[in-house]
Amino acid sequence: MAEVETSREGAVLTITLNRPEVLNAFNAAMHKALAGALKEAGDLAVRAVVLTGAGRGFCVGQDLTEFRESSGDIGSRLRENYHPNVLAIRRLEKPVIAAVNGAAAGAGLSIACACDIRLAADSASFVPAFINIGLIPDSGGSYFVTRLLGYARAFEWMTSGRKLSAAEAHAWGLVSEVVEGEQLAERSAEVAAQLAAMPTRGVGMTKRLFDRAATSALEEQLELEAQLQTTATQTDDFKEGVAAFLEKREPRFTGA
Ligand code: T3D
Repeated sequence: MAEVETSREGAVLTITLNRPEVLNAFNAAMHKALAGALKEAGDLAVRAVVLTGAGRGFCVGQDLTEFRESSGDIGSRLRENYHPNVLAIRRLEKPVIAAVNGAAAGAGLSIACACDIRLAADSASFVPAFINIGLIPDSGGSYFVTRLLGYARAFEWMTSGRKLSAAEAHAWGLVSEVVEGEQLAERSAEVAAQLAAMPTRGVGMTKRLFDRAATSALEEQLELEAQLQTTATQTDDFKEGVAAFLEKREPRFTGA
């Protein structure tokens, strides 16, 4: 059984974490398989990605059975296994939707927060599990959660270890939408298909801009906007968008 499965529907790639018996906790094989799937997501024919979990969990972070003997060199494991996949999600210049079907805990929560959009099943939960075992947020958890929620709420939550329901996560703006469990796959596919039909280069460059905005000075951000807008005007989708507007018809974007 593959630790990660991929499937394609048109321009949408769905990546499914697949260790359901442990709520898709990460082991070495799952890290490697996720890296492979994220590489596949770089294919130009893929214009949106859905990341979800098999069974009743999304992903509960590190497989804690690997800590039974000793924690080992955790810093090296983070650098070698978690960081490349978090960076791969952010560097993909296309939208990545986390379809959070169940518990997202520890590094699984960080991965969900590294995605561009989160949709949740009503049964999903969000657990900053690190602190419950004496650890600190890793795999980008401290970076993404503070940006998504603001310092005060992020600090209170991440140091409490409190499980957040899907409804609470929605009220906090952590997830965009909550749907009934059995409708999550269909709704995620629908949102992904809508995004995949947009000008992909423009969507991707918007993602790059937003990432840089977190740390840029205004002058730097204005300059990056000018550079990327120059690139955007060279795309086929820009030509098509303007032509469609002038001809009073719906645009047909190709992602080129
Ligand atoms: O080492 C490194 O590389 C560094 C990276 C560290 C980053 C981290 O992610 S640290 C945080 C690790 N994650 C956790 O601490 C989460 C632990 N899990 C939980 O707190 C609970 O499972 C949940 C609140 C998420 C869900 O609770 P519930 O009641 O819905 O499910 P459950 O019964 O606890 O879990 C179902 C099964 O999955 C169960 O196995 P069993 O009893 O049916 O055989 C449980 O042991 C297993 N499971 C859940 N989480 C993990 C796990 N097995 C291994 N590792 C887990 N993280």
